[in-house]
Amino acid sequence: MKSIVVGTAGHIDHGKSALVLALTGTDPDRLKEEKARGITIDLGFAHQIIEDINFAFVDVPGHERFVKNMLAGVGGIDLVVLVVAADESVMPQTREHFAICRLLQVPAGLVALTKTDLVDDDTLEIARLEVRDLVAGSFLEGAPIVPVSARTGAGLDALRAALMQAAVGALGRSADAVARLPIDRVFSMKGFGTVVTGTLVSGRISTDDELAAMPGDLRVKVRGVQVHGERRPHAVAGQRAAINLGGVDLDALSRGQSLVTPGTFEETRLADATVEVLSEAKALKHGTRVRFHQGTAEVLGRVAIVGPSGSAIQPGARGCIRLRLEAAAVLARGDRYILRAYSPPVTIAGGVILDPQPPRSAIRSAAAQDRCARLTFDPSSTEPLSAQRQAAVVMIEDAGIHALQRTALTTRIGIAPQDAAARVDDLVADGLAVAAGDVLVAPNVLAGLSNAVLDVLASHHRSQPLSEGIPREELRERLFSRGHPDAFQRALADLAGANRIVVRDRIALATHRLELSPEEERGRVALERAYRDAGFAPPDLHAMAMRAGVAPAVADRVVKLLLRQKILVRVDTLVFHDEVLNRLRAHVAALKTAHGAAARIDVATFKERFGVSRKYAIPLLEYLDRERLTRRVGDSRVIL
Ligand SMILES: Nc1nc2c(ncn2[C@@H]2O[C@H](COP(=O)(O)OP(=O)(O)OP(=O)(O)O)[C@@H](O)[C@H]2O)c(=O)[nH]1
Ligand SMILES: [Mg+2]
Repeated sequence: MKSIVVGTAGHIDHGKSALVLALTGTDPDRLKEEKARGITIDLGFAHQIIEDINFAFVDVPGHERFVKNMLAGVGGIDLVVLVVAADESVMPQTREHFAICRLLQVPAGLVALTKTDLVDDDTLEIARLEVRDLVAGSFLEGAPIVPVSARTGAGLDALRAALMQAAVGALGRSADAVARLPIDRVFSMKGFGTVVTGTLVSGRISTDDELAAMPGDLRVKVRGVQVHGERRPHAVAGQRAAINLGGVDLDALSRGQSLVTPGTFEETRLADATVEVLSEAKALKHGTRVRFHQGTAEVLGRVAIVGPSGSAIQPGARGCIRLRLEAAAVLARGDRYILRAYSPPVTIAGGVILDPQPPRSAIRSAAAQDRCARLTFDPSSTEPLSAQRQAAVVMIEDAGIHALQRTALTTRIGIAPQDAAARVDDLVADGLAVAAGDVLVAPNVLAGLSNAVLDVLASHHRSQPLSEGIPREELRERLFSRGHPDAFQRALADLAGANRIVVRDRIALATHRLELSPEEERGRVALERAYRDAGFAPPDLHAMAMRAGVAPAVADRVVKLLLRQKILVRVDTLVFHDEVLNRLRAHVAALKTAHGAAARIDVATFKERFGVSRKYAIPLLEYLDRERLTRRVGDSRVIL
């Protein structure tokens, strides 16, 4: 069965609650104080099946002091019934509620001219004309204006017919998207525990689901679901639902929080948005403190105007703003919101969230304005793929070398997690992004990085021709210390794949050859031989250079090269030729073969066998220990 959430709107005492009662048989005013004062204070709920559509009514208060509660009610509605009493006609909260519905882009609606039993035909006609004037050029232009009386029942059938008509055309909500239910009531029921209610604006909630209550990121478990007073296995988008929760105290939850699929939203205190300032409001100035209303939440914050000349947005005009909130909110791209003045709290503006986690970059620039324009889309229907794609490109650019986490496609753009991989593939296929591990990088960022790698390697090879390249971490530190390691890895892999660089212990240009000068080449040959000949007792570098007849500076460079090539090996402060160490290893292995488990070696026999002093014997024996060829036991060593 199709489910439609209908909100009332209109000035105090114009007959909203009486109309809901007449249509559904349920009095939405449930509080003692409401009954005593004869006014609605907080949201009221009722439902009624008309033909094959389930209408859930959210009845709002008209009193100007309770607009805050009204705002918590209209967030998820599909359809508004603007209630205007024929005897009073259009009044201040008629205008304010209507403006709120228009700014929130409530998709459809109609007007009920109530209390017709109190007026004559001329008065009714005047009210009708004033209503037409009010809604001209808006989503309600041309919508039915139905005269009714809750007292006599006149016009109620026509109103039901008009509701049916409007409901048929009302937009369906996606049950495939992530679950999101802004909480409007929290209470405890005997035998059940904590229950929350709200309109499920997207996704589905089933018994046994694990959800997060945010802000706060409390994990809760769904014990039971009710839709319109009946127990159900699940509730789907577009339905009002009561959710019985386990694992959470009543005090931990309140109106303004949302139940969401865990991991799909991030709390935020910053958001970029489009804004439209009401023509009857004052100009919206940079720095204005406002009350930000979204879903069922109200958060204080300040407005910053995006753009180079951003000091104010004039009444009736539109622009881009950055909202700086004083407390965390749970926002998604495409969310509609309302701004009210801090004091007195009157509605001044509203708009659409473009980016719920914008970078903390400067906003008073033409570039920032351009960025906002690129993020803007027509929110009157489901966001088109092309707009989501453009948003992804902007956010990948924003991220620069930090790169964009793939999960941001969901948390920042609202792409369903199950669709994210396919969207990434499309972006990559069209050359708009490069996928590297968990992140997405702008192709030009990666190209810049690749060029920088090539430049740095080229200059390194020029200045140190005997170096075999730059160690990977050193290169990353130098070029990309603040960038995402996956992006760096991807740049190296691409360059290596294109045979531009060689990645070993060190990274070098593929064209790099060790070019030794004739003097260095002579030094290399002489030193290598000298180390081989020195066997187990090599002198220090200086003496070795003398012995080989090589100038100290040349010897220094050449020995470094031989060490990197592992032709020479450092053992503590000594340097041995690799072949010498191989001989040592072979000797130890032979001892093992000859003596088996009884094979032992100690410092004295080692000194004697290899004709070396303690100075060499000790480091070499410790070297064997480190190589796990021997193990020290007391003064002797077991051969392993
Ligand atoms: N004569 C007449 N009185 C009506 C009609 N509808 C409502 N009333 C009366 O008008 C008064 C206000 O009606 P409500 O339904 O409480 O008005 P409301 O718009 O819900 O008011 P708030 O919720 O406080 O904004 C009540 O005394 C109703 O009995 C109607 O069609 N005819
Ligand atoms: Mg009421």
